[in-house]
Amino acid sequence: MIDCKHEKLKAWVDETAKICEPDQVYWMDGSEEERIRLEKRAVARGFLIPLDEEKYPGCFYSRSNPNDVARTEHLTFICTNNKEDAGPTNNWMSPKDGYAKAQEFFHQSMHGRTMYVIPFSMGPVGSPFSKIGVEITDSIYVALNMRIMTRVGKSVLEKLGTGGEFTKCLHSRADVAVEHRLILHFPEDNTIWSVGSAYGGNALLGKKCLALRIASWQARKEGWLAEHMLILGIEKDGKTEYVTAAFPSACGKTNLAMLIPPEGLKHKGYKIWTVGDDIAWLRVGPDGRLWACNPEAGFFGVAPGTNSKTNPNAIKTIHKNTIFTNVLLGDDLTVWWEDGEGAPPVSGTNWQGKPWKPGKKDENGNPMQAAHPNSRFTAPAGQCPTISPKWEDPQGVPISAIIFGGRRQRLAPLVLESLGWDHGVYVGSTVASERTAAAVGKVGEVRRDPMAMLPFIGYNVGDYFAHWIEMGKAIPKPPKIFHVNWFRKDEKGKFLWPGYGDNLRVVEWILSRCRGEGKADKTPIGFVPAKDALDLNGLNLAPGAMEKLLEVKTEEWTEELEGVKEFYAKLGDKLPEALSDQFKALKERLKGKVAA
Ligand code: SAT
Ligand code: MN
Repeated sequence: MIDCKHEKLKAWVDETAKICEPDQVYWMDGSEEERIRLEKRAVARGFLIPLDEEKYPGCFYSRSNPNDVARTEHLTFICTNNKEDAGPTNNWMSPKDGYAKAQEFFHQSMHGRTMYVIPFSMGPVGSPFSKIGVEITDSIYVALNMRIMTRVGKSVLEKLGTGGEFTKCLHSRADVAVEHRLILHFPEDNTIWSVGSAYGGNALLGKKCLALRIASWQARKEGWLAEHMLILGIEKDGKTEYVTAAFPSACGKTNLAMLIPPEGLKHKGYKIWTVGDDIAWLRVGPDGRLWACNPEAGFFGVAPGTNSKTNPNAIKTIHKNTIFTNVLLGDDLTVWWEDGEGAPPVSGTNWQGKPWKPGKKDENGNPMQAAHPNSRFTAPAGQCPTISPKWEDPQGVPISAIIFGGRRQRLAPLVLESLGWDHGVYVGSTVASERTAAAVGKVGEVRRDPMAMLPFIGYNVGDYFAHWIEMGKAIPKPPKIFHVNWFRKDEKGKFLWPGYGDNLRVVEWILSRCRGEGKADKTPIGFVPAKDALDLNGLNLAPGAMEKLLEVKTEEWTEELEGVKEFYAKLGDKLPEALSDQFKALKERLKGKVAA
């Protein structure tokens, strides 16, 4: 039995047990012996199915309730005393109402179950970047996923000592009914309550709930940034430069974080290092640069579309010790998904638990889905072949460029360099993207997703923008800020850019700009690569594709201003002056009144 010397933590666990009434309370120690024991228990109770031990050693299959396959943003709330502190982009509830409502659902929710107490650290234990949380959950699936996604157990409790600060994270799957589902954040109490869902983003409380929503609130108070960003190292001639990149969920962060240099650039000898694929915590370093740390310890990646062409490093990462959720389970105990690796199994059971065969049609005559579009793998980051030697460095890594991106069929050029920090913040604040399957909602619809953080900013978005502007003043040597769009299409709806490994060509130009080298043309919206500035060696683009990819259409951008205006209007007087100034200046540049 693990020995907890933290009286407040013990009292909270006791108090919670009184509400949820579990059969037993179990404190996780993080040991290997524990992993094996819990996996066996999860299998015995039907929560996990072991995969073929030879092909997938240490891997398990899990299927969730079909109503519980993505984040439910409409049931996610920021609970602050003052409604304005949640702002126009969050759902709000008063803490009093939040606790009262959720308490009903937590009441006796753990009958017949074990309550797992999981001390975890976001970031390497003891790093100046790191924050400690304790998750209480009745889901063994969550407990096992948390062991992969965070650092859990004894070392964390030791670090916490007798009185250390921690985020109280309470979770119960309860009856996994949408009517009984709430994901509540109480930033003033450093507390998260999530009930009625076992889906990753709703239930692995260290991830979006702590590392983004609660952390963004803390970061504002403490003078740092918590962002929805991958961290990537690019090594050439023995020197490694790092970038962070923010994209909405399911827009290729994991792929970019693990990219393989394209054939045509091989002669340059690039080595790519993965530091993180989803979340970055950023602080000003002693050298005046911005430094980044990945608070997570694993990857919770989208399965469909992952194969050894799109992301060979991910395929190598997930062949052992991985939990697959809502993909296809082959009768031969392998897994598969749409655009997956190799041929599908000859028969299996799909994510809904229905018998499946290649070519099988559903009741409407459409091909029957094998995997849910938001099906996921949970894999230890250390298994990634390109994992950076610095991924657990307590000091983090120094950042040369911040890249924002969205999924836009038109408008946004392949790459754009902002005119400076404040303009970069403007660019980030106006990111728009077509919806993906990562959250419940209409796929394809364009929505504003500032800094790819729309569902994750834990406070008023106007204050968040103001904090970004302030950070610019606090970083003596700030990174340059860029915007990319891998998803631009031609008139026939075909992607103009191949994406994946070829994105290194764009990152290469970005880094050259950071060194003051790459050639660029100034447009009203920022700098784009000059003709021939991108190395396209070995790439066969359709004739005219590059021109289309870099095209900046003044009329379209002027039209876009209307959408920005509408979004900014929602911020009322919280809109920082620096951003309204940027808006006006851009408008003037688009009219051609001022030199670009
Ligand atoms: O489910 S998660 O929120 O963790 C993944 C994502 O949507 O980015
Ligand atoms: Mn994400």
